[in-house]
Amino acid sequence: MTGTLAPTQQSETAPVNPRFDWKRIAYLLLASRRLDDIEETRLLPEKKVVYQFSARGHDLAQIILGTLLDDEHDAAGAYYRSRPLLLTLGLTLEDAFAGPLRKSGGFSDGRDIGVVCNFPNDRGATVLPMSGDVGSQYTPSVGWAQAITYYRDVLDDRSYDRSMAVVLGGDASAATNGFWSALTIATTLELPILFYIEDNRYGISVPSELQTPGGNIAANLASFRNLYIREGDGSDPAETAALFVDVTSHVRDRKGPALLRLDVPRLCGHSGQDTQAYKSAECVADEQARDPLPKLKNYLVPAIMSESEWSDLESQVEMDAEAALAGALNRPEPDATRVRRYAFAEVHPDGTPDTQQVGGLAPVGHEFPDSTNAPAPEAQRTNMLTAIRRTLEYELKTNPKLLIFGEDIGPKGGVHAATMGLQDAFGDKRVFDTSLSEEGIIGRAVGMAIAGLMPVAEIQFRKYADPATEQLNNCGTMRWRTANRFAAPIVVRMPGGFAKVGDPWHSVSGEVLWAHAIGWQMVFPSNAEDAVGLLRAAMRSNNPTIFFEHRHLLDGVWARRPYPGDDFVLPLGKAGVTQSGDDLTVVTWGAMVERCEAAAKRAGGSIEIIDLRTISPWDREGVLESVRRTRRCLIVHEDNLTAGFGAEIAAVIAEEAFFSLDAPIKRFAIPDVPVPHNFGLMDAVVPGVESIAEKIAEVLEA
Ligand SMILES: Cc1ncc(C[n+]2csc(CCOP(=O)(O)OP(=O)(O)O)c2C)c(N)n1
Repeated sequence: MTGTLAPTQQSETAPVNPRFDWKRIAYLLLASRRLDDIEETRLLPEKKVVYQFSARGHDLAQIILGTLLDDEHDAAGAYYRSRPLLLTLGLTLEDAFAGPLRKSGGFSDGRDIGVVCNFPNDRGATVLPMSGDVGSQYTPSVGWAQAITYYRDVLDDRSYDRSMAVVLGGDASAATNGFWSALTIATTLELPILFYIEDNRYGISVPSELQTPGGNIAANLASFRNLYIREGDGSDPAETAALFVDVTSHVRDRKGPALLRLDVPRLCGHSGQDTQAYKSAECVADEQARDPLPKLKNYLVPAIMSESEWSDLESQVEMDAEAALAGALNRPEPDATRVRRYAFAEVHPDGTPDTQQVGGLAPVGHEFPDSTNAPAPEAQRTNMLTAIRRTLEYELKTNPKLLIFGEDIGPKGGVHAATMGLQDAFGDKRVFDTSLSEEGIIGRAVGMAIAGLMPVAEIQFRKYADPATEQLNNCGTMRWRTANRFAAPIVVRMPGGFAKVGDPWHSVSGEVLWAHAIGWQMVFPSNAEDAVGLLRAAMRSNNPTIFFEHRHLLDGVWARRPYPGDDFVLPLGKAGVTQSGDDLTVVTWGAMVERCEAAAKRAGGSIEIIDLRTISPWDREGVLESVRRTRRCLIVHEDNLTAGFGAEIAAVIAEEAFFSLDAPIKRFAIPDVPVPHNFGLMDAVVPGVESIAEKIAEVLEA
């Protein structure tokens, strides 16, 4: 259903809507304003708050929306101007002050700017961890909405019957990739989500006409299929309440997604530093005339409150705000000795897990089948592709919360065939194709993980993770940013590297990115047996993991190994020694392991080859122990030489084992160009057996 509707009746004539607790709404609006006032007039000038974002003008509508988010499985994707919504959902005034004041406790324990919040909530809507990037809130929110349908339809959990997601964004955010990606996902799958656009006509200083033609996103979406669209005046209490009841009922009644665009005035600069010099005096006057606070007072007094009751409310807010501010100012500074904690999942000193409050399988104590790191090899060898497929299949069978998705992974079985037959076996709710949006694939996975599922996403080729960079980075830092309140453990499978032919698009490896990114585990198996153990470890991990599938190895003869069993799990961060030696340590991984073995044979000498297997965490101790013994080291990888992961390994050896070395550490990798398409050109840059053998000889002779 589509179409925009005319605004509803004006508040002057409207009877007070009995469905709402208007006194609470009035209290919250006054409290939100008081927070803005105190920050603007005291804490910002005193330099106690640095990032100051008022919500004045946006506040009433958010509060009305918040009162309707009463289901325990609701979620809201929000942004830096969403504090009134958080107050409505239960954020205390003290926590609201403490965040911008960078005090301990609260939503980030002083780690993040105070307006980038999160809110775990068992009783009403969970506020998904916000990010500083405008537009990044959209795809995780549709992920939560899809998780609602998964719990209800696949896991048959009726407590999700009326649950919904809502995502808030400004008019400028409707120009972002995330908005369009999420809109496509929500409307093609008809998910239970409300897009709420708070249109204040500006993105900082840029007018909405530059964000969408004509400046009205709802008007432009009028012909979008499967989207129920409403518009109105977000400063009018009666109209706003009626519109939110309408759109939330639409979503809760399972009629599909909805979009509500409300005109709201921004009664302040974009942030505390913004003087709004780009607005005309008429524009500012028009905005002030649309202030929802006097309109709310007019709506409620004298209809349901007397003038003196309104003043009592103001006094109450005044007292509560001052008490909250004093409480926040009295809070200790965050403990600097804890600042390195929670980049990854942790355990308490007694060995029990220090589990996040929300996200992944750990908070509900999910129990996996027993595992072992001792392989039970079958008689036959299998290629890496089949090994991966069998591992996915077993985890799908034993973990009902695990789901697999990506481009072409359904009926086609994936462009590399790793998911062949899985949709037939497990159905299209658990194994499904997605729209062509990598941001959508990863952002959706993040939202699903926060909702307690284990998403296993496929990115068709490593290079095509580029559009998902923002979501990948924010996923990795989530646990740290929220001081272990939220985490989104997901698995992202990514094929890449050279194959029979190479090219700049399908042959990228670039694994170093996830060694550098915070919070990510990165595994890079060289053979079928390791692929099983590492992929299973990733799918049972409480941290997000990139699983790199090298294209040359998927059906490579050397990489074929017996399937090691359904309970085989390899520990992350533990390298394999594929051959022992005394004269030189070669550190390598992925498709280079095979070539290094052949090169070592050709070069002669007693050479130890370490297959790193995992890039993050990497086996520092294993490498250092070997190098201290052999006193020589060559690092071989496929990714570009400059600032490749070899540089990190070399730096650590230089720092930790310098005096054990008899020769300089050597790196050998693709020179700093993309992988070329022509065979001769490719062979000229990808390290081959002969060229590696030459490097081995050089280091041995040095
Ligand atoms: C990806 C990204 N680009 C730019 C910015 C800088 N920035 C912060 S807020 C903002 C304007 C957003 O306006 P809108 O979405 O309309 O929300 P409003 O502030 O008006 O509520 C910009 C450009 C950012 N945070 N993220």
